[in-house]
Amino acid sequence: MVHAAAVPYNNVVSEYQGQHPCDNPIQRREWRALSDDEKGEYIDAVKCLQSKAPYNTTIKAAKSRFDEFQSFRITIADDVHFVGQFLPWHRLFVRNYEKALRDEYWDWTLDSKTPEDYINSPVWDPITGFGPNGVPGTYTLPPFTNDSRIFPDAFRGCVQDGPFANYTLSLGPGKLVTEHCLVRGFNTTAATRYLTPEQVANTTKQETFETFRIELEGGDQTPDRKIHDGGHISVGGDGSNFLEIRVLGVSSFYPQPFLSTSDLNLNIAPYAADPIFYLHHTNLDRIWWIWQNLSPSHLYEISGSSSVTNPTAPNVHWTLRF
Ligand SMILES: [Cu+2]
Repeated sequence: MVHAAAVPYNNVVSEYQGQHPCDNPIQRREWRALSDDEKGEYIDAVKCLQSKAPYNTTIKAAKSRFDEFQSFRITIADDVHFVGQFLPWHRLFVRNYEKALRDEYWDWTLDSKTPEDYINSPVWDPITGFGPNGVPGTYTLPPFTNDSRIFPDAFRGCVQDGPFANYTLSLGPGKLVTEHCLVRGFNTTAATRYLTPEQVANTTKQETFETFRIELEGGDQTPDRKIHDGGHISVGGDGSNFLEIRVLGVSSFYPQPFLSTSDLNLNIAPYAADPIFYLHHTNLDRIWWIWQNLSPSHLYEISGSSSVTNPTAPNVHWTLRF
């Protein structure tokens, strides 16, 4: 990231500007800018998190440090989407993950030209990336769930090649607690439609934080998908989890507190289950940072409701402090 205080703005809009200069700002690189050795080290670091015991033993279903990140996100998911704090919360979240290993980003605009470009992206390489698409017919959703409402192919199958081929997830899909393989179901239509340079340009040209955050995040806030949800949908499975879960009175079946008890729930919780999640969100964070640097007013601006479900919740209309 760029040195915040070094941005040459004459028009100071915040009393906080320049008060906390960064001595040693982190530099995130796009995945294909890494050497093969560095890619291997990154993947090894993810596997290390997946093998280390969790710090917080009160979350029983979380069996590793990696699960812990996922479980934290599951428990808070309903409060950090379609709200003003979506971008700031995720900036902190990916930063914490980054402290646990070393983070980079995935610029999916480089893979969005054709379906083949997406499928053959270096990020899906089995040796120097995160492994490929799921294999059809190797995964079955729990019987009372239904992913057909929005993206029928999202839970295509288990990832059976690459560094996470034999990894067993303890959490998900949705807010359920089930042991399962890492599931993917690429959606190249979403990739070529929503992850384009034009879509990014449409996002960064927005003049206020309010229109910017909505144009970036999409979901139920917009009639069509945007770069945020488009990125999740393009990966599918544990990377998307736009999963409709019908609990239908079996909530006691799962002993963990992550389960939503609503009958019909568009369950967006655990896409932090796929390690690529973090590279998608660091890219969104990068796009927010690009937008922040386009104007002095952008740098400190934030807005939006603080709750999806409570219409009387306060807005987050305050000035960001650096
Ligand atoms: Cu997301």
